[in-house]
Amino acid sequence: MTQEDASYDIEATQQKWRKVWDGLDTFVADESSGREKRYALTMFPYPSGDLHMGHAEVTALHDVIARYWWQRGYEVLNPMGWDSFGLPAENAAIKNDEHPATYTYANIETQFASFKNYGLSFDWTRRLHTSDPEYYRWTQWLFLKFRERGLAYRKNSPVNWCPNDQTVLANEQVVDGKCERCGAEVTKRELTQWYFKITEYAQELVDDLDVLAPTWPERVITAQRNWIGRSEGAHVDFAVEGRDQPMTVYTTRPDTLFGTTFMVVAPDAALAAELVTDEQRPAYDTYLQQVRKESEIERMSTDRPKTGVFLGVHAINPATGARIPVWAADYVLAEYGTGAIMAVPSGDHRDWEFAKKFDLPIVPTVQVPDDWEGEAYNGEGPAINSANDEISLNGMAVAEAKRAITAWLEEKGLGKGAVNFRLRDWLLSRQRYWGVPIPVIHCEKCGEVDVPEDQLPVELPELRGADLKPKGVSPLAAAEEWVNVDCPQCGGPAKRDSDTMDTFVDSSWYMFRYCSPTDATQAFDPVLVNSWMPCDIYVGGVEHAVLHLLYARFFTKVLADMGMLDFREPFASQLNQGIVINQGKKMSKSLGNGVSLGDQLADFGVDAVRLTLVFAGPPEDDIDWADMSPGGSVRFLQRAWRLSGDVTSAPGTQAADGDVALRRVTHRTVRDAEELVEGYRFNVMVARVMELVNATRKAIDSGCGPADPAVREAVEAVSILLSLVAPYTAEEMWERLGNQPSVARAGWPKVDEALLVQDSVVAVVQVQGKVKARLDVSPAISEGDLEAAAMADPAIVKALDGKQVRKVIVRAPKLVNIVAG
Ligand code: ANZ
Ligand code: ZN
Repeated sequence: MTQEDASYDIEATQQKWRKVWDGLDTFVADESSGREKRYALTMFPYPSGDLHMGHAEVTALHDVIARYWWQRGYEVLNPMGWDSFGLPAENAAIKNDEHPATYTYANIETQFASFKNYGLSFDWTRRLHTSDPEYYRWTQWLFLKFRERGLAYRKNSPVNWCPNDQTVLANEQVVDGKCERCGAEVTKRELTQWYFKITEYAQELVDDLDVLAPTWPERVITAQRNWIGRSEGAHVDFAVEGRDQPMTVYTTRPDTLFGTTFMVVAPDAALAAELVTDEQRPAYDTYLQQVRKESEIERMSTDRPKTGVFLGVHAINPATGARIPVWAADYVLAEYGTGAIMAVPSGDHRDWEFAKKFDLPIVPTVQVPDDWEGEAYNGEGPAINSANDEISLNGMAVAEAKRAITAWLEEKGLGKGAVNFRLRDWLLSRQRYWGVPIPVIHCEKCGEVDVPEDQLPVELPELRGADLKPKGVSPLAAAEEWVNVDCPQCGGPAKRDSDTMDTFVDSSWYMFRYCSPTDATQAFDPVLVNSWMPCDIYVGGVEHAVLHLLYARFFTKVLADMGMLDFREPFASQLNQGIVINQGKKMSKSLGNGVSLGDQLADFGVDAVRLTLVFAGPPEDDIDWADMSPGGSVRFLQRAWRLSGDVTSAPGTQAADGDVALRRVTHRTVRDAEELVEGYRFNVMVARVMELVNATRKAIDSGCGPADPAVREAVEAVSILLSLVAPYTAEEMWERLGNQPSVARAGWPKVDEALLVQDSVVAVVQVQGKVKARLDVSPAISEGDLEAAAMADPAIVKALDGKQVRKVIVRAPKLVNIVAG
């Protein structure tokens, strides 16, 4: 009966089931089904070319979860769409003299076809594209709602400017001083731009990280915490000679006030220009020009030689009464804290270097440990040199001294405890074409006027090719017919805002839109959103740890405050996949080590590629494709499929009287698979299925034989478990077993608890003939496994204690005899 060499035609099988599945609507989410709901979300792609190995990996992993939930009887929302605004399309349009939509929608169709071929369980009835007017109409509406709440505003400030892409960038989009997109060195420009007031939610955004910590990857939590950068300290006022206004600094170490021997102002802060004396102005102006060329990253790096200029004025240290000089130096940033610091060279490394370079005094205020040989010391220790007529901190520990000095400052009206955040408001306007137009009209009489809701969407004018060339202002500004409009308020001549939104705005709310993707009357249906969300799982790349995830959290909180959501965090749980590399390196054109997904699929078929990616290791780990064996996956899948041809019992046969040994393996495997999938250990789950396939093969060939009902039960279980990873093979097996499609909705095998009870036997382990350990092992344990278990036992390790093992005699499952010496 066994057909050892039989195999199925991969290509034909894929074509066959693609057609059948199209007619089945297997994965269309139905909110009225009454079943418990699950929302499985994976980050939607940007449509640049066809899908690549990275997409293949993340969607294969994600699909395991979604398909598992369907099998477990949940109603699953598993939507997919495209994040389809953005620069690559615009740059392609300039190059090819076409419209960005051409590139965008052609790529979307390509990727859509590839996703379908890849056999994913997406609900395609919910497909959306953020560049469709039906979608961005609501992005504009949300912008106006944020503006109504004072959360979207315009201000003039120095911003990051990419000279290559000719557009501003959010702080988050500047990586190591370079444009995240194109790698060009980022410079600063003074510009009026739109911002979202994300800082208003800074405290809640950190607080809720504690809620997410158990179910989010640790590195994402840490990255967000660092990005928000909450610190506690004080604002302290310093009187400045010859000036009525004091200068205020933010410090996390008010306890070091007595050691403040000079002040430093950011050269590019307004305060520096105000303070500088006429005499020092030329030196200051020269320095400022130099500093303007530096990136924020350069300025923050601690190991650069210190530079600065004396501003010619002195401040008074409120604790000591000493006259201390005020300097401008680039290591102080204009936009952090108050843009000015109290410098404590004994406690802060950068202040120390600055003091050494410019010969400024250093006064320690914390007793350093005896063995301390460093320079600035910022550790624990009793306060010293910190007393005046009114207060003494001497002897106090850092925390206590902080409290005491803050109380004293507050009492004297010279300061106040303060919390500070590194997080800045989100700069959202871009001077590029292919994005959501900002729905505001500028009128000389009325100022900034909202586009009335019934005039949304403000659609993009038709520009193409050379019209889109970056010119420093948005290409939209030059589209006269589009830009010049009547003011909605006074009817006078006015101009549309010509900036477009950062594409991260589009992706901050798409998870809501999926719940009612075609609703033409509202951004989303709150009732449906509240019934599906928060998302039960969000699968995606760790590169979005701060940007996208922080923005989406912010939007959720604002929408909750608007009364539209009854939850305040969008993603209950999160899984980050690793990346697919080749020969130890990131795939890249220049290295020529790219692996084409299309080629892999053509060579090995969809299921083998998916299985290889899932089986490669824990989802978080990187996968080196050079070490993978998709050919091995093909062989395994054929082996599994062959089982389905061997089963001779009829569909519906009860397994109750079947072979108990095989039934135990089946039921144990199913139970373990539940735990493994829920713990995101998909690779181990696959390994367990492989074991079940082996056990079943053995039962057919040399055990209970193909007619035993336990064999049908086992092969059906294999088919259902495999449906999470290798849907085509699973479907083919299911059909051969005489069942109706689709196996994807067959339902999870029911586990018989009685079959999970493991009998065990005691194996005795002897060293030099003496019993040293007893192990509980399965009666079916192999000689190899028993030997390994014995050698790993702590008592045996101790008994052998470095002795040379000469001989090991194994009589599974009862005895292991070790001869050593
Ligand atoms: C005195 C002091 C003494 C400080 C000491 C540190 C150690 P975080 O924790 O990141 O909030 N600082 C404040 N504003 C700054 C700015 N605009 N540019 C550069 N540095 C600035 O850091 C707060 C500390 O960073 C503040 O505490 C201040 O230096 C500095 F032994 O004040 B500290
Ligand atoms: Zn007007």
